[in-house]
Amino acid sequence: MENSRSLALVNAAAQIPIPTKNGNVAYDKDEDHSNISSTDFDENFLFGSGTSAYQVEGGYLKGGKSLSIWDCFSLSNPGGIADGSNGNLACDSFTKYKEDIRVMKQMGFNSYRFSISWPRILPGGRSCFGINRDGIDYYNDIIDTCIHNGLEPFVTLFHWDIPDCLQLEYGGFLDKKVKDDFREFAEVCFWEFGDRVKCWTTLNEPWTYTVMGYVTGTFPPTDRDNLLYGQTSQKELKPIKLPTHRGIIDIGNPIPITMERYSKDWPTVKPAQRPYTVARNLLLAHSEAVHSYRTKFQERQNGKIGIVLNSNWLVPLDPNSDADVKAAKRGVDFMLGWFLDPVLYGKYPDSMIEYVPNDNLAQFSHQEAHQLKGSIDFMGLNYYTSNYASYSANPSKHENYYKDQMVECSPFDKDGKAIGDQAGSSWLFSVPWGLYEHLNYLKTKENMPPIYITENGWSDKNDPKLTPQEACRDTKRKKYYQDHLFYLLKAINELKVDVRGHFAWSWCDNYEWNLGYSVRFGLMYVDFLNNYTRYPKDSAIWYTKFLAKAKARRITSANTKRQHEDDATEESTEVVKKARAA
Ligand code: PNW
Repeated sequence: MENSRSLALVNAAAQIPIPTKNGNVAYDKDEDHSNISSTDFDENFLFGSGTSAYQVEGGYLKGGKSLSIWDCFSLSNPGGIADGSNGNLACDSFTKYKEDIRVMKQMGFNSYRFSISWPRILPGGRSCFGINRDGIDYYNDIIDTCIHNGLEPFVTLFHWDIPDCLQLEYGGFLDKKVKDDFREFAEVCFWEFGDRVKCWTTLNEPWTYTVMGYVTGTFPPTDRDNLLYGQTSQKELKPIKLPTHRGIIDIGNPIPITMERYSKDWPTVKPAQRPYTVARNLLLAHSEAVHSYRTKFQERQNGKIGIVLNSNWLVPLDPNSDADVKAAKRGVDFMLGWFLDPVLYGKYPDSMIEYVPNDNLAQFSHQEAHQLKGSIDFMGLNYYTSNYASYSANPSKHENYYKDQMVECSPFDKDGKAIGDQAGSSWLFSVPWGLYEHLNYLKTKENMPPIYITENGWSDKNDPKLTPQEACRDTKRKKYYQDHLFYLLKAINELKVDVRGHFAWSWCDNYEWNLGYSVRFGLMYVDFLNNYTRYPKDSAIWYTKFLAKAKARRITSANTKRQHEDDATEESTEVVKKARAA
């Protein structure tokens, strides 16, 4: 098979696939992978789909929730969101979660990845201002519904929605203080939910939180050009575009746009240091939560805790250029290694230490390093796409973090040919073999724990002219999943890499951050105009067929187990009877 031959040609030293003559990795993107079988995966493999609180819940002030930085950012700065929308109502999962979870079960999934909204649990940011019992009950019910339906709850603690009160008070992740407040939030969750939740992740994509929030300025807290949250939105305020449908119409704007958000109590951190400081504090917050789980909860609750990191796979633009080969490796260090090396080894990758000015990348203290080292039981990898990387002294993205690494990344090769089919998001191209290469690289990392693919998915542009039925013909998403699951299985079998689960992103169309509702990532189409009704897309129907075998295998083994238990009980009863009779 052409594929296996080309992929076997992996340059072991650089861990970079050897490209073919045209500079591209040989891969037949039209090859049909529709026949892969779910029973080729291990019996305990988790098949799930994912969501995050702000993106799906809605109920933005219901049940005692306070505001997160995403509520405040989208409401006070609608011009910063592609369609001027917000997550006030989102997909109304606040009321629809039960139906959703039941359908997941019917489709054959055995896990559901979701996140807990910090301001729904601790509206005042920390527990001395009160734990919101309604919030606890809400997640209790989600967890119980999962368990009742045989789904493993796979829970994220932080999917970017820090309570705005903490942002206002001390600048959120800009201040080291956040690690104590995050630990406290995590402890409330372990205490309340840890009897049933066995798969915890601390942070979702700290890279995205840091880079979008403190480098490119596309996400809150938005710190671009040295302007702090709130002030940036003044400067960038664009006219509010008309929402495309009533589902996203603002229901009241509680945040005065002119609000003075900068507090003199915020730490003074130089602009060039900010992303590195925020990333560092995210890591410290992670390690505090893990330390608490391990010392106070894990033994009794018997769960596992990890982190979710995202990374593109990078291929050298010119495979014969040493500088490009190094740039590709360095780019992966700056995206993935920035967070992975600290949690594995307690230090940053050597390339970052070399390329980032010393003043900006503060090293960990001995104690911090000690606590960070080995602070994951597993790693969640969010894999979406791959890029070409080349050396550049002046990369087109010129901000501090991008300039520091001297890498230019692009989805296009030298002839302008895209690395894969493009989705509805500017950054997303389908590169399924990149997942194989990425796992091949991770396998070489020392002390690498088991891996879960915690996100993997395809977006379509929302086309308001299409009926729901028309929009459900999502051939490309179906193919994206077939191809990625094929290469995942291939990596598991050929490379013997320990991957224990795969989560499709996303369960349903939802609020795609600064792109609002303008792109759709779901297996389920959401009709935002009509009561958020869900319709399965073709990809969901394919997935159901794909999962049927694994579902049947689970039922068979549960029946066998029950039969064994019955037999054993019968046997013991006999023994007792005989003993009594004697
Ligand atoms: C991830 N990029 O975010 C998040 O974990 C999800 O919440 C999100 O919906 C999903 O991927 C799809 O975007 C990303 O611009 C957002 O490179 C943006 C980027 C990457 C990941």
